[in-house]
Amino acid sequence: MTLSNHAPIPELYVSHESALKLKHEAGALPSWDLTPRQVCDLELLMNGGFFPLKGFNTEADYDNVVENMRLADGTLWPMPITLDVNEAFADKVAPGQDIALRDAEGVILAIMSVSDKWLPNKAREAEKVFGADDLAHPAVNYLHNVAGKVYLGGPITGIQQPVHYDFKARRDTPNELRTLFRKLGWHKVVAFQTRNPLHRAHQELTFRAAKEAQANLLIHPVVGMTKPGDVDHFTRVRCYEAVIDKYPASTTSMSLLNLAMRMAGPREAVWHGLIRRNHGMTHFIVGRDHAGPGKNSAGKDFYGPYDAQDLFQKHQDEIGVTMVDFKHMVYVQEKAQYYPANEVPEGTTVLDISGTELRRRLREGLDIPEWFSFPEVVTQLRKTSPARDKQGFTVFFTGLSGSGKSTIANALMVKLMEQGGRPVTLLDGDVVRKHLSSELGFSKEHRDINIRRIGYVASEITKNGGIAICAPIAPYTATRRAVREMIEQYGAFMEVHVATSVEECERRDRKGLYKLAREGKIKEFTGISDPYEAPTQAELVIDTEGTDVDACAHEVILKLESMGLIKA
Ligand code: PPS
Repeated sequence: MTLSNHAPIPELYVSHESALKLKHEAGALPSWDLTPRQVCDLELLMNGGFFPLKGFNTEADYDNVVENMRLADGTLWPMPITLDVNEAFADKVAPGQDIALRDAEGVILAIMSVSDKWLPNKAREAEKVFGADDLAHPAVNYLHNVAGKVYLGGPITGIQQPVHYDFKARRDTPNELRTLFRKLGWHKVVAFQTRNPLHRAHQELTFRAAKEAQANLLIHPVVGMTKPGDVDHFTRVRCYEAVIDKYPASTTSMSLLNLAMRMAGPREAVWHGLIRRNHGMTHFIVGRDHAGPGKNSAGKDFYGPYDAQDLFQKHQDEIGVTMVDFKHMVYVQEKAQYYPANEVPEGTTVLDISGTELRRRLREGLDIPEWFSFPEVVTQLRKTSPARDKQGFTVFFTGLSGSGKSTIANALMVKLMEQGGRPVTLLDGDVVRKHLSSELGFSKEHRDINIRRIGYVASEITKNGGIAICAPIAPYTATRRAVREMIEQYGAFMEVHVATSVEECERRDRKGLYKLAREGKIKEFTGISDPYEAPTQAELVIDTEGTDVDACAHEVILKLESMGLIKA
């Protein structure tokens, strides 16, 4: 597809007058409250960022995208853009019907004319799009554990853009960027995609890329959704703003992209290229392990470090953007300068700080050298990541009823209160069921709601610098993982499996519940007539058989110390 980087790109919005009228009419339509990811997708659909898509994928488009990275008409498109909904909503909608799409506040952003409704084969989608049906991949986890069961497809009529209150002046639609490039006379623009703060290696890489392509440079960071555990976008944008003036203003600009990343490595790189083409860019930097999701459940990388470059190269002409490929940049001590890893002069000393090492240094309040980053960036990072013993955290006990969770949790609370410094809140299973979840029973659905409520409260406590101790049964792995992800955005999460066997819990039967469960007087009783999925990757496993409560609580304290969360 040949598009000048100055010509306007088609958008899906209707005129202002029609939008007002449509909005009024749409009030009566069945309406779907978009998830945060869907809001990001919709914004890029409507503003042309996902051109040539005209709406959420139909089944035919989806099938071909999954299998062959192409829409049904053969156009290159590597990523399914689907509207996933729950079964209850899907039952209310039939192909041929219009639905209103609303944001979290209930504002109608668009109307979708539903043409397709189907049950996707998610295992196939995971294998083909992400390379493996492995829950260690964040997008595969999302697919199975967050996304709804049913997909709806069909064209979109855009009514209004999602509203952003943050960094408004830094957000640009594809056409706004195209206009800017036209105004500035920028015919060649190289984009740098990032979900991380900019350090010196990135600056060096982007300088070199612009020079190599003889192009202007657009720092184009993603502020939609990135990998769980990434530095939040507020902090990152403050970091970018702190260093943007280190670039020559006449050749470099910065704009924020509200994309929900999938971390799909090679396919994602191709997708990013198409999105950048739509935003008026002519060149795109693809570095090492582009949009990599980290390790799989066997501890191996999902993709090879340069797979993304290979796939991009293969489709470069169709993407319509030239790749500027880069090797990993490292610092050479003797030369006091950065080099691509494959051009390091022989006999010199290479210095590098990985993302994990950087996080460790921030966590432990250790030095971050100037050769690695800019003091302004480090200052911003330290503000949002104080040393670990100053941050909030959550200790999440899980185990069978009567395993000893509450007793140990209580002892732990008292010990932490004795130490002082941070407020401590105990969210015990029984207490939560009284104050937060009194209307809930013990079906899988209700247990999930219960645990998510606990997770939400714990994440707020953690965000605000407190200590949350949770002690529910929490029998399901996927729900515990969702809670972990909620909390790890703000601080540490320590899962403690109180691994008392069901035989021992039943022998103790402190509340007399096991007897009633055996007699069938309590239904769906965990361990007896309902499942308990034991954690496989808990930070700590406690064996209560033969160890007293004080010693168990002390084990947790020792673990917290070893994680740097409390001072010895
Ligand atoms: S869950 O699965 O995490 O939502 O359960 P939780 O909120 O921790 O609640 C567990 C407490 O409820 C009592 N109880 C039951 N537990 C398990 N299964 C069934 N069917 C059930 N019915 C009532 C029981 O006292 C649990 O408390 P603990 O402290 O775990 O013994």
